This record gives sequence, C-alpha cells and structure tokens, in this order.
Amino acid sequence: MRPLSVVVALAALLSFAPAPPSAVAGTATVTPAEFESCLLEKINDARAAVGARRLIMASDTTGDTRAWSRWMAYNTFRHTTTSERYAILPDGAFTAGENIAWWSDAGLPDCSKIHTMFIGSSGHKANILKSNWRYVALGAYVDNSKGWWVTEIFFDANGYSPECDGTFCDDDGSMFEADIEKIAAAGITTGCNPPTSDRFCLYDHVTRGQMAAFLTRALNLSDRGSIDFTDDDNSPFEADIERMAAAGITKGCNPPTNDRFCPDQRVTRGQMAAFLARALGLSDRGSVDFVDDEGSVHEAEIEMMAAAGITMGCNPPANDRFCPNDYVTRGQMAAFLARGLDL
Ligand SMILES: [Ca+2]
Ligand SMILES: [Ca+2]
Ligand SMILES: [Ca+2]
Repeated sequence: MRPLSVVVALAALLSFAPAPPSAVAGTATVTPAEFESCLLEKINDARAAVGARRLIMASDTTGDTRAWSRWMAYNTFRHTTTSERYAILPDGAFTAGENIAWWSDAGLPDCSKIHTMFIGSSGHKANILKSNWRYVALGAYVDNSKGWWVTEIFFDANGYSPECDGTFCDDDGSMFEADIEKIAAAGITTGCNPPTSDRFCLYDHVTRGQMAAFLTRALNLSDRGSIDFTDDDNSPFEADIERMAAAGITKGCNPPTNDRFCPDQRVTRGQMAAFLARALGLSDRGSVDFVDDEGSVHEAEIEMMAAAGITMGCNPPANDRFCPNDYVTRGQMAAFLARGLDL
C-alpha cells in the first residue's frame, strides 16, 4: 500500500445555527446528491477564479464518502485515518486532502453556507484551490435532527476515470436528473460546458437570455419577427430572444418603453411562471393559492402553473409557498419544462 501524502485541514468546521424558528426551517429540502452537486460547482468556480483546473467528481466513491459523513453524524466529528481514506478512494490514489464540516440546521437551501465556511478558513481553502488535485470525492449526509454533515476528499490518482450516469455527470443522483435527461433527449439543452458538455450546472441560475434559448428550442420557435431590442445585440441569444418576442412570450424588461430585454438578468420563479404561462397558453387558475405570492404581479400565472401541475410549491411537504422572488435554477427549469411539455 502506497502511503498517502495527506493534507488535512483540521480546523473544526462546526456551526451551530440558531434554533430553527419552526419545524419546517429545520427540514431538509434538498437531497445529498444536490448538496454534492452544489459543492462541486462552487469548488470549481473557486478554482476557475484562480486558474486551477476543474475537478472531476469521483462519482463511484460517493456512497463511501456519504457513509463517512453519516458515520460522523452518529459517532465523532473527525477526519478519516489514512486507512479509512484508502478504503474510500479508488485504487491508484496517491495524494489527498480532506475537508469536513457540520452545520446544525438541516433546512439549508443549498451548500452555500458550508462552502463559504470552508473558503473562510485558510486550510480548507487551500485544499479547495490546490493546483495538483484532479478529482474530488464528495459525500453529504442530512438528518433533520442533526443537520448537514459534509466530507470533501481532494485527490489525484493514476489510471482512474470515474463513470457518470446518463448524459451529464454533475446531476448524478439528483432529484432533477430524470427531468434533465428528458429535456436533453428533447434537444432543449446540451449542457453548460461546451464542447465537452458533460455537465448541466443544475445549481446555476437561469438568465433571461438562456431562458429564451430554452423556450425557443422547447417550442420550436422559428419566426424572428420584427422586434429588435437595443441591449441584446452582442448576446449569443439575440435570435432566440427575438423569436420569443415574436411569439408574444416577452415584451421586454423596461415597461412601458420595452426597448430592452436585459438578457443577463437572472430569472425569478415568478417571472418564470409568467414566461411559461404565456409560452404554454395557460389560463386556468385552478384552486391552489400560495401564501407568499399575494401582491406579486405574477400571482395569476403562478396559480396557472400550479393548476397545470407544473409546480407544487417550494417548501415540501407543506408546499403552501411558491418563493416567487427566488431565482430559478437550471435544475428547477428542467423540471418545469419537462412537466409543462409533458416530456
Ligand atoms: Ca447524470
Ligand atoms: Ca437587438
Ligand atoms: Ca396567493
């Protein structure tokens, strides 16, 4: 057995969040797989910012890495020993660094708080940014009474190539994976990292320009019409934006003039409802009445989306809220489109 050169940042990343205001606040709303995808994106964004290569998720180690996070939840918050780490990592691994964290509130909306905690600690940040890693093993565990437990093991290995499930690697095991596969099969998306296009970036927010591209492909819009917005001339999405405008799905972003489209602005869930209601020709408001969209200019379209079975809400299992001001992620977008188009 070749000894690992181990860089372990032992600063204890424990965070005791204030007692949750209600049972719902402490209930997990994302899956461990989504938490791990979120961490992978944030790790790679941080690496890209310093010119370090992207890390590949060691997806065949996920089960064992999750098992370590789970072990910590029921035993002791500590790093793996060398032999425990060897058991998790693939054959051929020869160097590794490890970050572990615990956050006591299971109701985190995504991984941001834990990633920010890592980046704020020099040893953990060094592990995330170190240039010679090539892979990362990620494992999250959540328990509503204990919170989130996270293990990140960065490593390099000889003769190793992890397998991915389906079209994209970064959505493996996510609750959105089936819908992402559906919209990929329908030609609505090709991924977020051309030309490789093996990632979907399910946690990235959707911009209005990207939204136009998704809808143009989803609805096979071809007529560019005569509307020419002044602020999309350099956007790769200008043709899609004009097709969307010609189809009456958007009027612009600066009423009443509406000579601009704001292609780089992120789409909120409320705006998404308006786009989809128009794109799909929805009109039935049904009987679902979310409590957090009163006064929203998009309430009618939100109710149409619910009546059409395209959304159930944003706070399962209660689902009495829609979160109209939250930004739409690409994963949510895939689910909305797959349901809206009956894919
Ligand atoms: Ca996949
Ligand atoms: Ca234009
Ligand atoms: Ca309402």
